[in-house]
Amino acid sequence: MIVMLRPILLHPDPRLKKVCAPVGVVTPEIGALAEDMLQTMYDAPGVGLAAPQVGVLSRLLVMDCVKDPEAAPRPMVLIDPEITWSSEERNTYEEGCLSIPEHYAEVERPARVRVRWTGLDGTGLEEEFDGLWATCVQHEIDHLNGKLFIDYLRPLRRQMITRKMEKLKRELARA
Ligand code: K1U
Ligand code: ZN
Repeated sequence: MIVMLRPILLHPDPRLKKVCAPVGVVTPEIGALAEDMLQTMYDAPGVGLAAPQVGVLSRLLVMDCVKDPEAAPRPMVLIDPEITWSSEERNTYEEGCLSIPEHYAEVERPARVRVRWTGLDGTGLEEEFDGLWATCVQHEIDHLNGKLFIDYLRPLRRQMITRKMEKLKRELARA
């Protein structure tokens, strides 16, 4: 199988603001997209990636939050993910985003979530996540709903980041 690195869209981009459509039936094309996204995520490097970040407006995300280089990787592909339970307890994490490089901010979210999704073989799966896994899966599901981590920030901070990203994109377009 040929795996392709896909370009990651940079904020602001209208495709990053869209609510994505369910995948439904898992086709070989979806399998190929998931493989491309995993390689793109590891190459970036990142711990998660959602399909709209590579310009595909479908409800698919990949993640691997194993940060210890000595530990075995755990690549995960979640199709049509749904949060079925969130803890009352909250956790704050300094988040980043591959679509908003070099900008980081503290975001508060439920500390633990249960997520139901379809796997690459079409079977239904459900698991509880905590720690970075919980933060990451919520960040990625937000992407599927057109929401970015900067949408949790005060408007002034969000505008500053957006202006800096517009400048970066203008510079990249000139280069
Ligand atoms: O969705 C994305 O843009 C990926 C993003 C996911 C994420 C990061 C932090 C908290 C929640 C969700 C990233 O992976 S940013 C890069 C990053 O966090 C990282 C990069 C290398 C090693 C470890 C982490
Ligand atoms: Zn992101």
